[in-house]
Amino acid sequence: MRRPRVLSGIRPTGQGFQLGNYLGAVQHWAAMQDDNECFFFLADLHALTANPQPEQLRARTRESVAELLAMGVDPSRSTVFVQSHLPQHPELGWILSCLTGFGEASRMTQFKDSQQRDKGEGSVGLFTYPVLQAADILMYQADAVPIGEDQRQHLELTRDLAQRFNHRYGDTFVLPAPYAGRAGERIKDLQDPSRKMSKSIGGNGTVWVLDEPAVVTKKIRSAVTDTGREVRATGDKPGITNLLTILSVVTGDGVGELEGRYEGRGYGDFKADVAAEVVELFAPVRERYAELMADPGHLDSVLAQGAASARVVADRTMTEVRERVGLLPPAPARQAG
Ligand code: AQP
Repeated sequence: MRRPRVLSGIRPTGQGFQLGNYLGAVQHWAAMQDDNECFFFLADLHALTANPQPEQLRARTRESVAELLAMGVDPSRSTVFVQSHLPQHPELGWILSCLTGFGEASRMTQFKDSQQRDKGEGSVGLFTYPVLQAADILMYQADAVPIGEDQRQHLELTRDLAQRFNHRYGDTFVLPAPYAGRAGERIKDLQDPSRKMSKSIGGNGTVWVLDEPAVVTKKIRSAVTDTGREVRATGDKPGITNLLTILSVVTGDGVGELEGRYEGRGYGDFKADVAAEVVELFAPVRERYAELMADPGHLDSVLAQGAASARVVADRTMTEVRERVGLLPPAPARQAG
């Protein structure tokens, strides 16, 4: 019996991966590699919606691969690749966009949010983003996709498009389900715990995976907390609740148990412990990252191998898709002479 196939991507945006990316996503990727056939990719085409500087995007994509491997993604057990190395993704994205209703795409909450943020001046790329995401998933016939709550609507669209395609052209795509494992916790910005920690926000509210230990300690010690001294996860204490969530996810101890441990001890001790745990968590990651970046040939071969493995599946899917929708296959090239 084949192992379930799982797919997930991450955008090489910002200046690195942040604590939330690790706790909410990548640590789960690392854990699912034994029981699943995993495809992990750097979503550089999706990153273009943020209009990055070309040199920065190129550098970030390489660094992101090294960061993923340093965080436990293992290319000998998983297929690790860069989205743009497979032009099949935008090709399938286009074909699926011809099956997507304008109103249907307009209803995506993330698009509506970005419309509000950009005052209606956002790009068409932001509008069609969920369709390319559907192509990423359907290309690999993924059984399951690890997603946060904010991506649930995009997965629904993916399933709808797969069903529509299968109905119109015949059974082609597997309908992906949300990955049944532990849901990733939402980690909040240390300076503004009303919003999530995010690569593109950065600043003192974001702990980068590769931050120096002294920087991590300073950011956590200066995290915005709430009035009072009680270390409790309550609605009126979003800052402390966030730090409790971080400590709980990192140590595996329950929030209730941690509340008991810090009873009557105030915020200082508590913050010092959270900082020490995060520093310890990322120490081996920083070390491994430095080793990987010192060996660019190895990173190149990981990506070449990943693209080759991904291409086998993508070519199989696209040969069938092109045939089913009625695209004329190219004639074989004639030998010269
Ligand atoms: N704060 C967070 N808490 C838990 N999980 C998080 N993720 C991101 N932030 C948190 C998870 O990380 C994965 C990476 O997703 P992405 O790079 O495609 O974009 P994102 O979700 O928008 O992440 P960022 O860091 O906030 O990036 P920017 O600033 O570029 O938008 C996803 O699985 C996500 O859930």
